[in-house]
Amino acid sequence: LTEWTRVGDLNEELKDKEVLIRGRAQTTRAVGKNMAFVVVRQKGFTVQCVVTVQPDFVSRQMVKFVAGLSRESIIDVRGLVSVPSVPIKGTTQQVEVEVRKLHCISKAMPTLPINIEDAARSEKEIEEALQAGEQLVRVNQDTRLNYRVLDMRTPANQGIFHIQHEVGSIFRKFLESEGFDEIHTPKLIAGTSEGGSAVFKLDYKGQPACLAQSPQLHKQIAICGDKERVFEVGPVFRAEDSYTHRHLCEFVGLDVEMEIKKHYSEVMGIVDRLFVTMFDHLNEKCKKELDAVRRQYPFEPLKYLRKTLRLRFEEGVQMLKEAGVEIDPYGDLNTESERKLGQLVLEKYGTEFYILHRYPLAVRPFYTMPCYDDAKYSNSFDVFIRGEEIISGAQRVHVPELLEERAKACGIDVSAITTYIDSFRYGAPPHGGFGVGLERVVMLFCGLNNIRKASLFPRDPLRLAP
Ligand code: ATP
Ligand code: AMO
Repeated sequence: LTEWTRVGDLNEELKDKEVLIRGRAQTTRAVGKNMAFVVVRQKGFTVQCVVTVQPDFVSRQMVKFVAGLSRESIIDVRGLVSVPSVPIKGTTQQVEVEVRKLHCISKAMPTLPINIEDAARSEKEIEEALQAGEQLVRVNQDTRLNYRVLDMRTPANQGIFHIQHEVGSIFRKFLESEGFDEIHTPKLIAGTSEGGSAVFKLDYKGQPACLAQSPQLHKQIAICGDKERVFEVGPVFRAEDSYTHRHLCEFVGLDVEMEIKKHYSEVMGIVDRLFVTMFDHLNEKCKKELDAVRRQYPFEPLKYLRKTLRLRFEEGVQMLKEAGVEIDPYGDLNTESERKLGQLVLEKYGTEFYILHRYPLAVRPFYTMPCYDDAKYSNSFDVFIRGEEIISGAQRVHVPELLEERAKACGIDVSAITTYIDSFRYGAPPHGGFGVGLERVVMLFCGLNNIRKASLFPRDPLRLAP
């Protein structure tokens, strides 16, 4: 028997068949000297394996060896599938494996810094266990991240990072089907791409340089180079000063840039269709993963419309005012008013996913196109999930004189971005685009309370390892 069966595929149809599985020894338990149980876990799925002394197959030594296996060791098990008469508690699979052979492939240390079963419990389960007098250690976020290699093994985390993969994959496939080409832009650049202070500075062979705060400048240059429609998936660096639940110092940017024929609503149209496609796909194809996440971190499915709501910034301000929130009509929304507006939009329109557009020009980056009819506003938008921002986007200034004027007005060092501004002097098509924070999408779709839960190896002002 050389064919491997996956633990998640073990079911009653395999009754009395011999199978070969590989997984981790999640827990072991001896019953007297002739019997032991080992729960084997593979990718979040678990099955109970029974080891009993049998003349031709299993010796007493073997039972002793199994009972003494350290948790998380990797083992190969060969055995017969059986269906117990009573339902099995505590494993995902409803069959058992009667062990004939068992090999330890890799031994884990006898004591681990994190107990996976404890790390996999929900807040409710922890409360109940503590009330029942059970001894358990609450695994805090920092410990989880210090030992991410263990923390990653919980079913919820297996789910989260598969969902993260799917978001990136759908982003790529959808855009390819709409005629976008993937590009790769440099992360070492001469000047800031977004302005502001949140930039990592470094020495580039004697020249001052920065880690790119976005692919903004180069994706626009690619459009001036006749790429027409491009996207990029890559790291984005922001030297954030403060420690918040939704800011990282390095995150994955999903960026889009495209020619516009008439209006920036063409860009919002891509956002609309891309995300409705994405949410539908996640709900359909990631049911098991979403259930695993929900078991540990309960959340309600995202409410979204077939056609994404587009709300003007002015309308948003009006809704906030009517709800008694003091608001500057030409200022930015702070985190609190974004949340509040999210609530109001949900009550009025029944959606937790929407686009807010025509932001005041003063609060947008220098490359944003002012509105043709009123230069106090801009052809720009943000997109929200559950009251928090996941996307910024806009039509860009493609007129070099205006671009230079806007950069200066925003206090940008124009000398560091001359090649960018010059790109618009050789004929530049009207264009626009947007940037999505991958970790934010996963965090907010799954209703997680912290962006670190949606980043495999988060980088924040206090963390540079693992
Ligand atoms: P982006 O920078 O792309 O716009 P963002 O979510 O960081 O994404 P900002 O426009 O920077 O959004 O900020 C929106 C609001 O979030 C700010 O008005 C501010 O209230 C709050 N905020 C932003 N950055 C921080 C931070 N580092 N610490 C605390 N609050 C912040
Ligand atoms: P912006 O700065 O809004 O826009 O960034 C785009 C999106 O990236 C995410 N994001 C972050 N995620 C985690 N940690 C952070 N510190 C962080 N900062 C931003 C958010 C945000 O919506 N060049 C423009 C995009 C464009 O117009 O094309 C830009 O970078 O989800």
